[in-house]
Amino acid sequence: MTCSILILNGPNLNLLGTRQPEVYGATTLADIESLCQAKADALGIKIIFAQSNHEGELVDLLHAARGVHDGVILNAGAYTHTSVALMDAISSIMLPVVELHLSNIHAREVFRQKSYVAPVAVGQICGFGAAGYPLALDAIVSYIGEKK
Ligand code: CA2
Repeated sequence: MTCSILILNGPNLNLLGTRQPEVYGATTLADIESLCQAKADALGIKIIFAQSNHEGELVDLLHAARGVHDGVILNAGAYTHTSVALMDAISSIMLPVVELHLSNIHAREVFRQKSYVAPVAVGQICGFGAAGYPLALDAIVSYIGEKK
């Protein structure tokens, strides 16, 4: 069976490339989806790319991933730093989740250095901008392969 990965993006990431390029780069979310698709083709896997500004919808998408996808790459945006609901959803789905951020959250404001996702993720990639997405695909495919 072909490996399938859900790439889930949280609030405001739909604005990428339109504002604050000095922090988040000039790449749009559509550009990132193309990067991910090219990487998925090279790896021979399937991806579904999604974005929501709503915490409950992100929870619903995580629940729906169970039995459909083999793993999740999650850039939860600002909900990373606030959402016990997302942390509980990740714990409940029994799927490997790689936490991803464009920026290095550990080198930014103190409130961004706390992640509710990190304790329930298999690992974290941050600080590499859009290039972090294909890196995260490599990481999750390798993690899933080693678990099999
Ligand atoms: O570095 C990341 O990927 C973040 O998840 C991005 C979030 C931020 O709250 C996290 O602390 C780190 C913010 C995404 C907002 O993206 C924007 C893009 C363009 C203009 C404004 C916001």
